[in-house]
Amino acid sequence: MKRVVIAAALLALGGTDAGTTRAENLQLEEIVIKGEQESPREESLTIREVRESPARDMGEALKRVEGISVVRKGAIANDVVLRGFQKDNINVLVDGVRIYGACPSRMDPPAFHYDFAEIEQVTVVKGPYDLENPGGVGGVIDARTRKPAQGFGGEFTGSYGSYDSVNTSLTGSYGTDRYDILGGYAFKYSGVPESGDGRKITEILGTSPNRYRPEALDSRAYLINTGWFRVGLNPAANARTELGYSHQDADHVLYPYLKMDAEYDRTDRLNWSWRVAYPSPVVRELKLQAYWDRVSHLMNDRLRASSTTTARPYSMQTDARTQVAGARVNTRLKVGPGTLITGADYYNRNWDARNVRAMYTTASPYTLQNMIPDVYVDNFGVYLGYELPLGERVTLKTGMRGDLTWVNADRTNALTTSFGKGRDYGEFGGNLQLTWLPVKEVELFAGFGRGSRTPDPQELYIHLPGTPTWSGDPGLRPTLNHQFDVGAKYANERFYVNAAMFYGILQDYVNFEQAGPSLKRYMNVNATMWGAELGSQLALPFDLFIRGALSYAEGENTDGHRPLSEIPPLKGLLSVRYDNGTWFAEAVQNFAARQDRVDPNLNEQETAGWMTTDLKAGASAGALSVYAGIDNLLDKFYYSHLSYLRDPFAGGVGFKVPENGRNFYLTVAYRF
Ligand SMILES: [Cu+2]
Repeated sequence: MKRVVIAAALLALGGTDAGTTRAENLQLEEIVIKGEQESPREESLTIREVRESPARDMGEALKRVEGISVVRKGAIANDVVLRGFQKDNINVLVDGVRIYGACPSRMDPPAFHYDFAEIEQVTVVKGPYDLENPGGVGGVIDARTRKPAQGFGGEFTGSYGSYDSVNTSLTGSYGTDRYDILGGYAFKYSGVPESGDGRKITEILGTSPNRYRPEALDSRAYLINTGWFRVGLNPAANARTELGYSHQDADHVLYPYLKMDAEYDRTDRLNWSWRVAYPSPVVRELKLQAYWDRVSHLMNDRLRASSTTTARPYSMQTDARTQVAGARVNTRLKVGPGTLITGADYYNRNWDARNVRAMYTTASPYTLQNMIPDVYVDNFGVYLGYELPLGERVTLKTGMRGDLTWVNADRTNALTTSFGKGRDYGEFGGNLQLTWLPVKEVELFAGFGRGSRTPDPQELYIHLPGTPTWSGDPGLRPTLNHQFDVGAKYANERFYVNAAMFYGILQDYVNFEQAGPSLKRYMNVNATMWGAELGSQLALPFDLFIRGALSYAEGENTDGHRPLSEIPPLKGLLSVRYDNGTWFAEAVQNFAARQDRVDPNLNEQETAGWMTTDLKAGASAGALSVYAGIDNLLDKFYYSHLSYLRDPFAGGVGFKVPENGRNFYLTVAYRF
């Protein structure tokens, strides 16, 4: 909300010189917003950028943000990687709600569980600088849902593209001073994408027993229905309360990267919040929030050759469920010359995954294994932060956070039998951030943060016997990240350049390793992670705009003297856009360098560099907008380094999922 208000104020100020063209040109407006409001370690993605792109989910849409890459296991459900950090090392939230995937193989990462038609904006904070949420040693990605405007409003978006992909959404809202309501529905469907060599991504498995059955090669890649509604009440001019609910059904989702596919994912999300501004002269803001969500996920190998010789329609199946309930209170107080932020939060996370297989024993196949033995995590945290303006040009922010965590397994597997069913942890973190504006156009940032996160239920207790056995370690210690950040930004009305660098010293990083000839296990190692991003945008005469971005991260396992696995290579993009406020055309050149920093322990393979070209154009007339584009114009066949399963599960082969070949899309949006 603050962001929108500031943007409007800036536009009003600029009204005298650049005048109306500036107010109408969204592209210039975004340069102003990105240039003047974001700290050098913050990024954001607007819904405008998402709407113009053919992205199928939020993970894919975030790929264009500096410092973000994705793990791609199929046609959808991209898993976000921030500066080389992934999984529970980053917090991926929606309106501050913690939501987790149920699948132990991350078929359904957090960002998969909401539709981007629900979302207004995504904010990315890089590094351990978020006091308001536990964990997140690598940063936080917080998606904010849309707020209804006054009166009746709504939007229809329909998109059709290659591989018979359909992406539609309809939202409607009504708002008055006292109350507002909003509802939405989204439908997504796609056939199986093809890579640059003309093959479907279901055809990559060759003669492996995990290959798709012939009748499944050309089946649908996913089918997803999402519905949501929200009710808001403003009992007074300075108070607001909201209740929102969202339900999502995903069916028949293919994951060529893995040995199974998802029969379904069912997600429910409930969120209530209450906020009051200036209830007293000292209290600037008081916020309360409570939420609950759950996901159930069923996967098996019914569509693969491995299922054909078994007694049941599948040779292996996992039924996985997760649920989170949480609450928080947060206040901003005027204390001395600055603002004091205090808060407390609690969540309970449950995760249960049960697996059956045809081959455990010949005498008793399909024996139930408590893969993740119904583990409950309780976390209670408190934090205190202070923002102190030191004169007009320097701001100091500092804060501390403490967390208590209790972990308990409700079922039994080999690990709970040997090591017991409970663990508890006490952790603290904090940060110090200094922002300096030596002259109007320049902002410098320096920060130090200490973040911690406790091992998750999978890293502690997963146990799946096999060749190899997949095992957690109930003795794991929490990961600590001590990170230094520096950033510099230059911005004026027509140009910004933003450079950021980080260096993180990771104590007890949770690494996945081959621990024996037939055992792969999560282990604590000491590690370092460093990297840099460069982002820039320039408005030229004749309504031309140039954007350039570079991102790099490098991880080193300092105990094992080898690179950390699954780190994206140097990547970047360069785009040229003509945009006169009514219509635009844009060409984007994307590239990634070769990745030769690989972890030999997991038999990681080097991945070649690549370059692709995307074209798009669009026009708006009144309430109607039309966008069309071609991605991967030259039909290049290429792989992203993150998109294959590492050994020992891969059995030396590695099901590399190639990126899409040349593909088209057409989107029509109507706002009313
Ligand atoms: Cu799964």
